[in-house]
Amino acid sequence: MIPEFAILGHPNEGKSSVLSTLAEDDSVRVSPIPGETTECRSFPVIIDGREVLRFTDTPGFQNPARVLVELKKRAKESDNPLRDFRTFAATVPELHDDRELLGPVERGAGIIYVVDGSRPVRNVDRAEMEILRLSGKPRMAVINCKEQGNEHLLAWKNEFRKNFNSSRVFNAHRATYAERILLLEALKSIDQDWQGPLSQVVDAFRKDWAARSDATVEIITGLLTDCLSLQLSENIGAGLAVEECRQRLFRTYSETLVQKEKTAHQRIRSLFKHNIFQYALPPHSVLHADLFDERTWQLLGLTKKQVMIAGGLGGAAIGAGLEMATLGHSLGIFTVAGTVAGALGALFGGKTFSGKAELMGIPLGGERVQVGPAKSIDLLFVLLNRSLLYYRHAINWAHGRRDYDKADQPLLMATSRQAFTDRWSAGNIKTCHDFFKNMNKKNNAGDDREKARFRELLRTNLQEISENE
Ligand SMILES: Nc1nc2c(ncn2[C@@H]2O[C@H](COP(=O)(O)OP(=O)(O)OP(=O)(O)O)[C@@H](O)[C@H]2O)c(=O)[nH]1
Ligand SMILES: [Mg+2]
Repeated sequence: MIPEFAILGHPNEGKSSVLSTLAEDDSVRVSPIPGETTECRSFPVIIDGREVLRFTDTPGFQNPARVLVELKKRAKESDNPLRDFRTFAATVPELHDDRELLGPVERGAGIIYVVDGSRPVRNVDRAEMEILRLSGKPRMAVINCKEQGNEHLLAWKNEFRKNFNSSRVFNAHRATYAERILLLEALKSIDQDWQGPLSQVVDAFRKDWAARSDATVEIITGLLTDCLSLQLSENIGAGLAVEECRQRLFRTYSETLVQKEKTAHQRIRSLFKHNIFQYALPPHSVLHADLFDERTWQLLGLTKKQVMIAGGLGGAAIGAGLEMATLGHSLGIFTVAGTVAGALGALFGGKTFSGKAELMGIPLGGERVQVGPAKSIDLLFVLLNRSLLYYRHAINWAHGRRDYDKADQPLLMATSRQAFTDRWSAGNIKTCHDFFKNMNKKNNAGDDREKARFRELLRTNLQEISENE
């Protein structure tokens, strides 16, 4: 049997938002106007193609005082007052919502009662809580504070003690994956019969998170491999200037990188079930800047110290990085107008071959220009940091949250560095360096080893990011 929990409460307290975050489903309808939810609707939690849990959204109580009176009346003479009340309410139009919301409870769903803990307890709340207690069903209260401040929390907790098996604070806008798991763990304690099935659910959640992390490692490693080894070339037709061809190639090359990065980020987004198109980034995120925006490279590339470390490791790949740090960052090579092929060449290579162009082995004469594979390790760091930032946004964006709170602007100004790799040890820089250097070596048996080490480094960092929020 699949455990089902109905989310109940007063209108506009954040029931649908809590459900949306719990079920990781951003299709749940949320609105600032009370009375948004008018019918019950179930949202399955699917892991590995199997439904493991179901949450049911319900309308808010409309007439709790009257429902309580009717319920109490029936409790005296019936062994199933809930059913009798619902039969009666079917004939009373103004009790539509109250009848509707008790449907899942009647069929045996567990109760998650949501309140906005930033406001005081009122009598209608007490009536609602008593109705739920009379239902006799396993129940937990969830405090979702819409505003800051906890002066009413104690009063709420006192009420909950009388009427619920357990209570927890869970914020629809800020809850993390770990907090979702904690809430499920707590649900185990409200009814013994659910301990077994819910333990399996919690287990499945944990495995699912690990699988998503592994998939993210693959997406990012794949993106870096693709972008850093990307190589484009073009024959220079008669009458065309070499420089013109090279510029065009640089443009195609950078557009290809942008596209590849976008695809990878979309994949991360779907992995974490964010379907709402263009979900908002924090206003100061450097991700607002394009991949080829100068700020991106200033804030996410190697630090000067790391350039020194990387330089010490030797290899042609590093020369360009140094050049970037000294020349590129100060010259503003990434502004569209100021694109200097020479400087871009330091990053991506831009060779010209004479007389080497050929078609199916037949020399064509003339010249051929080639851009890529990337020469500078800075590209690795920029793409990596941008992916890690994107990952952090994706995992910390609660599904019930539909825009950012004004009071809660989270990240640093885009003028300060936002690179995760800034704190990395020399050993980590070396792992990146070896991965980068081996990427373009053909038939290199060491390639898998370098890649495996890089994957491991990435895995550890994703874990740190998910634990530190
Ligand atoms: N700031 C903040 N706003 C929240 C939070 N939870 C919900 N809200 C907002 O409160 C409003 C109501 O949220 P819903 O989730 O639609 O509430 P509901 O209880 O389902 O409402 P009905 O379906 O109308 O009964 C929306 O504007 C939400 O964005 C929260 O944790 N913090
Ligand atoms: Mg709702």
